[in-house]
This record gives sequence, structure tokens and C-alpha cells, in this order.
Amino acid sequence: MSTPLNRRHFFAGAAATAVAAASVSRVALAALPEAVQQTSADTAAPWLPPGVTGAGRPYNPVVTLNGWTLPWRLNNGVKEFHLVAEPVVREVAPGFMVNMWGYNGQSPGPTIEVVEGDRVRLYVTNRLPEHTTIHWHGQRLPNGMDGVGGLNQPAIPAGKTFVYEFTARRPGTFMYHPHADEMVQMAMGMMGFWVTHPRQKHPLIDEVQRDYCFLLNAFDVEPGSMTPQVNTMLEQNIWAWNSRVFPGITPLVARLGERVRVRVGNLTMTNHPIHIHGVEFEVSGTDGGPTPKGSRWPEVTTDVAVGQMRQIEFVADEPGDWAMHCHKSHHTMGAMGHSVPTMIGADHRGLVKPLQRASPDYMVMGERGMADMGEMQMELPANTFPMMTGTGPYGPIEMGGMFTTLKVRADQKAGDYSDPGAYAMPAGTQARLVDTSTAPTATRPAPATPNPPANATVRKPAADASPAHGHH
Ligand SMILES: [Cu+2]
Repeated sequence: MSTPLNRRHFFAGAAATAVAAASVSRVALAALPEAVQQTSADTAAPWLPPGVTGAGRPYNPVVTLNGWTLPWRLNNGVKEFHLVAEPVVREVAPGFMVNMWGYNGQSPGPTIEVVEGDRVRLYVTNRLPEHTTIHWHGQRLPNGMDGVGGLNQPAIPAGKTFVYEFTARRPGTFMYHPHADEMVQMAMGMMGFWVTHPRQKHPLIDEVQRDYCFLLNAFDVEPGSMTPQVNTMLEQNIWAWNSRVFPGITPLVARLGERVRVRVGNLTMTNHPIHIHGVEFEVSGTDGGPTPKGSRWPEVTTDVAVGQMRQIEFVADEPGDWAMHCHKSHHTMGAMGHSVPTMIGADHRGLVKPLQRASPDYMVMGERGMADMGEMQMELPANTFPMMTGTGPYGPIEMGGMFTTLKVRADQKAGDYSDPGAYAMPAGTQARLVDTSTAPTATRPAPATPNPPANATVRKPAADASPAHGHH
């Protein structure tokens, strides 16, 4: 692969293990395809099938944030995949590990990437301690392949392998997830992305130079523990993109002027307004397929509701490091107890000493707001990531959770996904401190005179004779 890569953020391991059809013997083809495993939470380089005929028209592969694309093998014209449902340990942020359930070594599972019209065969091996299924969210397929346990198939027992087979009939953005003990299995991180590229030039699907995808997911992991609470409905404390939180989420990178697509799926239990700074985008597709061009309008935030997918597109025509995040401010925070009181404006300095005698770790939190938390690096239980973290060239960013950056550069090479570092702002284009030593003292207008002008009509309340309530 000729794509220049930054080794710190990318690996090419998946491509190396792909099996070209020509090299697989008839005997080997009768066996299950290799279940490729991934041990890294880094973002993999885009994966293109190596020299396989019948792969359909060349397409621009997607890049899964902090994820990877599952290699397939071609067996008699059928693309064969092998997913293994199993317990995994996911690095959610550097040094912060969570026990999850996922596929092939990671949560989320690998992205499945195929071309419209492909015949697809997916083996699913269950290494969980309980039964499972996979539902191929949004696909047109035979009813018996839809994966709802009990309704469309018996669930896959622990230790067994089922096979799903169908034709990827329509191009678009899809997801997969269990439809058996869903509440537990999704709370534990079982989900993955699916992209079907158009076979021919499609009137509603534009060519793009960058195509990113990620899932919105959420977990409830008590500070100091390693395993999610699966019964939590809404009060999760880890708001993640592909089971990663800022500053652990890879930035989206683009060369100035490139057209960029971002595909987002929501498998949390609440909606997420996804907001990008610096550009306007259009929703070019939903879970139901590409949107008619006349229905698109420019916006800078799009809400992705529970179970939905949105595909947005923009031209990256403003250089810089642009914030990209969920606009629910609690979703750009990290681990936090639910009972932190608001202390803004409360002077509780006299209470600190007695409290610290009882509880030596007690800290004064937030009497000037919570920004101090970004600098203070509190003592936290082991295996907890800080509430607000990530440092930019100008200080703490005070963000965690569902936050990353869109980095647009004139000198980023086509196909180069490596992090270009911090943006160098042209002189005179940054907000700056001004000298206020010679500024006039701020004055307030005097309170309104109690004597109204002679020609005004005033109605006074009869019972209340006290002076007008002025400003204090
Ligand atoms: Cu959100």
C-alpha cells in the first residue's frame, strides 16, 4: 500500500492478513475463512482488496475512526467474512481499559465494506457466555437473514457458528448489532459499521476524497472499575465515538479543497447533535439511502437520533484545526459522579479544612466554574480517565468524550491520513489579549428617577407605598 502513514496512528496489519482468492486451495475454501483479529485501538489505514478480481469498480475506501475494515476472501464469487463475537478489552483512552464484548478483538467490531450487488457470506462464531445474533441494520435482505433472535432465527448458542448470506442490494451506510439480549450486549459494546459502495456512478452519491465513519456509543463504568453497568438506561458516564473518548479519538484530516464525507451511526440511548466548526455541511444520506439533492440544505449541526445513521458532506475549504463534537455539553465530559453539586459563587473555603480531616482527598470543586478541572489533574481512582482533558497549543481544551478535531491543511498530501500536528495560524488572525490600562472606567447608568416626566401617565399599585424596586 502506497498510502503514507504515520505509524503512531495507523497500522496496516489487516491488509497483510488478507487472503487473495487465487492463493486459497479448494480444500481451504471448504473450511471457514480466517477470523482476522485486531489488537490495536488505533485507526487502521484504508483497506482495499489486494489484487482480487471481481471486487467491482474501484472505490474510495472508508476510514473507520479508531477502527478497521474486515478483510474478506473470495469464494466462487462470494465475499466471505468471519466475525467472532467475544469478550474484549478495549482501550477507551490511552491507559484506560474497559472490559467489553465485541467482535474480532475490538469494540466496535470491524467495518464491513462491500460493493452494491456483492454476494456476501458472513460466518458468526459465538464465544460469548450467552447466545447472540447479528441484525444487519438497514439492509434489504431475505427475512430469515435479518437476525432477530426468536423471530427470524433461533439465537446462536454459546460456542456455535451460524452463517448469514445475502446480496448487498442497495448502496449506503449501515450498522450491525445483536438482536438477542440487546440491552446487555449493546451496553457491553457489541456493534459495527457497514458501508456498501455504489457499483456505478450514482446520481445522488458524489465522489469524495475522504470518507470517514464512526458509531456513537455510551457506557457506564464506575470510576475505578473496568466493566460497564449494563442496566443503565440514560446516565452513562462515557460518551464515546467507536468506544473511544477524546483525546483518544483520531482527528479527521483533509487536504484543503477536498470533498469529505462523514458517516455517523447512533447506537446509544439518546440523540447526539453532531457539530462541526469552520464549514457548512449537507446531509447527503440517511439510514434509508442517499437524500434527493433538492432536499439538502446547509447546516453546521445535525441531530443523530437513536438508531439512526447520517451521512454528511462538505468541502474542506478553510484551513485550521476545527473542533468537531456532540453539542450536548455533558457528552464532551469524561467520567464524573452524578452527584457533583454546583458550587459556582459559593464560598465554602471555611469548610475545606474540616472536610479534609475527614476525607484527605476532598477538593474544592468548581466555585469559579469547572474550568479549573482541566488544569488540576485531580487524584482519581485507578483506571479512570480525567473528566476534561486534552491539551492544545494554547492550554487545556477542557473537553472529553465525544470530541475530536477536523484538521484541514493546504499541504496535506492526497490519501495521507497522518496527523499534521497543530495548525500554524497566520500572523494577526488569532484572538488576543488587549491592553485595558488606559480604558475608561466602566460606568452604569444611574437608577431611573422616581419622579416621572410631567407628561407620563403612571399607574401605581394602590396597596404598596414602598419606593420603586431598583437595581441592587
Ligand atoms: Cu451527545
